[in-house]
Amino acid sequence: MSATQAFSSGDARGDQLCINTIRTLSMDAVQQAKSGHPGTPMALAPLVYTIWNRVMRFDPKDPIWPNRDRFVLSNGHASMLLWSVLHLTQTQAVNADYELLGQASVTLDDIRRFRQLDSKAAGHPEYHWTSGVETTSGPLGQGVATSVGMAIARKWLAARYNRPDFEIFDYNIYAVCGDGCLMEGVASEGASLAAHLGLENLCWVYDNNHITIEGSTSLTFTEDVSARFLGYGWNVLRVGDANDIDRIERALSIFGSTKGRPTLIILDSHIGYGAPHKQDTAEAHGEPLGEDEIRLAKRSYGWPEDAKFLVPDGVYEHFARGIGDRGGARRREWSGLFNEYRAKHSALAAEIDLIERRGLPAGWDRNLPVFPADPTGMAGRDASGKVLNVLAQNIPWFLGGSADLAPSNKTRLTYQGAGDFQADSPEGKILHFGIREHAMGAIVNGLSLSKIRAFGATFFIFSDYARPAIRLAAIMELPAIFVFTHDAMGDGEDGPTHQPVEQLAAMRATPGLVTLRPADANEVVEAYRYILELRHKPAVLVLSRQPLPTLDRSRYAPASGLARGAYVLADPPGGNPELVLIASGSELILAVNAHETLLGEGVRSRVVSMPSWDIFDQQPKDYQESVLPPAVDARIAIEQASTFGWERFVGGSGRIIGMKTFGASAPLKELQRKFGFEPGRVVATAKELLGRM
Ligand SMILES: Cc1ncc(C[n+]2csc(CCOP(=O)(O)OP(=O)(O)O)c2C)c(N)n1
Ligand SMILES: [Mg+2]
Repeated sequence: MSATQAFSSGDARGDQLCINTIRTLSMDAVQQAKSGHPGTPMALAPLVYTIWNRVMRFDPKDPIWPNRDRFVLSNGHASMLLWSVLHLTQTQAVNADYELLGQASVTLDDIRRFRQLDSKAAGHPEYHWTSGVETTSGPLGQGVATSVGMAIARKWLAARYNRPDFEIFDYNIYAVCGDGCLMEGVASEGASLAAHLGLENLCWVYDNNHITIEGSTSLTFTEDVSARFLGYGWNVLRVGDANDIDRIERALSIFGSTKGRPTLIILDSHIGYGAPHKQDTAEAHGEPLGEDEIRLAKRSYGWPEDAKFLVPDGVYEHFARGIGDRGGARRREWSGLFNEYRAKHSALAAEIDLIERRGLPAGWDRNLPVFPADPTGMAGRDASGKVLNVLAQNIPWFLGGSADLAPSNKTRLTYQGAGDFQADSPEGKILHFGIREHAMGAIVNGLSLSKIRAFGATFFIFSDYARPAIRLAAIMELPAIFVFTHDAMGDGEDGPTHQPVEQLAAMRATPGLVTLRPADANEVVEAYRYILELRHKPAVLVLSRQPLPTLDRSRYAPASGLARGAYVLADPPGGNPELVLIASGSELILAVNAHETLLGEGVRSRVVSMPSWDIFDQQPKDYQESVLPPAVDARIAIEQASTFGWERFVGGSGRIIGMKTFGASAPLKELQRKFGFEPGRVVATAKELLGRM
């Protein structure tokens, strides 16, 4: 019997050999790296094997096929599970242009170099870095919450694009999580919303091993998880033995036929399964087993004790005959179906093509408003609401909502037919996240990973509640959109708990995140124009609650300057400024008013509108120096936020009019006086700088 004939699909010996290959690759990789988490891959190898080789609709030859099932490893520390299975299924690598590269996404060499620089087998699953990873995970809870966004996306896509006889989108989302994920609040937020929305296409498998880093869960986590999820409205199943792949498969098939609610499978497992001294202990969680223990564990599996990184004959073939054949057949069937669909519903098919490439439809920016000059003006949030309503009508797959603040954020889509997304109206484009900012962030990420153009909104101060997800959007290079209103002290009376101070600095410090704080209604329009064209970057839009004058653009420079991050809004007659006033958002008008006064007093001041530091940073040096001339060191930055970081633009001899404390509860006008956001202070500071007191 040749090696490849050694066993066939459905053959228990073959199943076991594949499972033990996942286990031993994981143990060997962690040992070689001298870091990582061996115990959970050893315990969950049968689960991952069953999902992948018996159940999931996934074609390793085309890992971006749109109707594939999604697999999320929310307990990202167990990444060796994913690297092993991506390798053993020979999942193919795809580049950023969605082209197959003709090589495996994870090679055996990558696994040998687990956690080393440039290895595709990184410490945690990294979307964008390794093909076949559906989302970055590692911060516990994020993966499961993100999976809720994926499930919403699939529901929405199906509602819009499926037609009688054309089930174009009917995929499922499988997420694996541990005690840590289920302790994190973000998972609870996501689970609650998933049940409310009746996301029957969502299955979480909970690795109930009673172990976290500090030891037994008896220290911290003694709730009844089953009762909790039943309370949310989930379908809860239990598999008492993580090694029983037939029962796992049965539970997964019950998930497949459950209607109207998501499914949680509670799987009792033994961390470090097979390691005689470490099984069921926290030591199996986060450190290599050690050579001796590995040998003993391999002996318990009936494995050659000294073999390392061994993939026995027949293992690749077993996966090829399981997931390879099944996934390939399903993908080919789908492609055939999609070709017929293209013939019959060509406009819809063209939309799907665009979605999959993160494109925009022709005319996506038609009817964007142009706001006339108006000294009373309009609040940033109101301008934003008008723009969102135009964009959502121009771009079918642009949708989103707020964490219960739509009336304040002005994010509600009010046009006829927009509709609420609910269990019985999955075609709706208005999302209601409830008061769940953290899950909202993760769900927006899940929607973005599913190629939907999504936004989430709340008050800027509560961006803190969503920040871990925003950070992941930046790491994943997702074009997610976060709309934050009440950008500074505009909500006066609400007081310091509601007035952002350090949030802008935090957003600006996040690599790859585009932060924009527009100064008037036309800058809001330009901000959206800029954001919509981003394909690989998330954006944060920071908007005012209170009306801001709409600048007369025949007098001042056009708002399109926003696309360069900062631009010269106003100059003294003949140019050649001796002083530069730099401001963003609501403080721009303060700079403009001070500028007019200063001009009257013979000071040659310039006003620079700076809605985005990071976009300005990307401009060529000569442009930057044309806006902020190196020779002019009399510079004043004005912003109702922490002064942190403005030194880089005003230099050692400039001044920053900003916040050094938290705010206070009072009407806005009084706060402006108390904290010195008044033209008089700007004028006085300018004169002091220029030595003309
Ligand atoms: C938000 C967050 N907090 C803390 C950690 C650090 N951490 C990684 S794994 C882990 C324990 C997780 O326990 P569990 O989910 O039960 O995983 P198991 O050890 O059973 O695999 C912790 C605290 C993290 N990755 N993310
Ligand atoms: Mg655990």
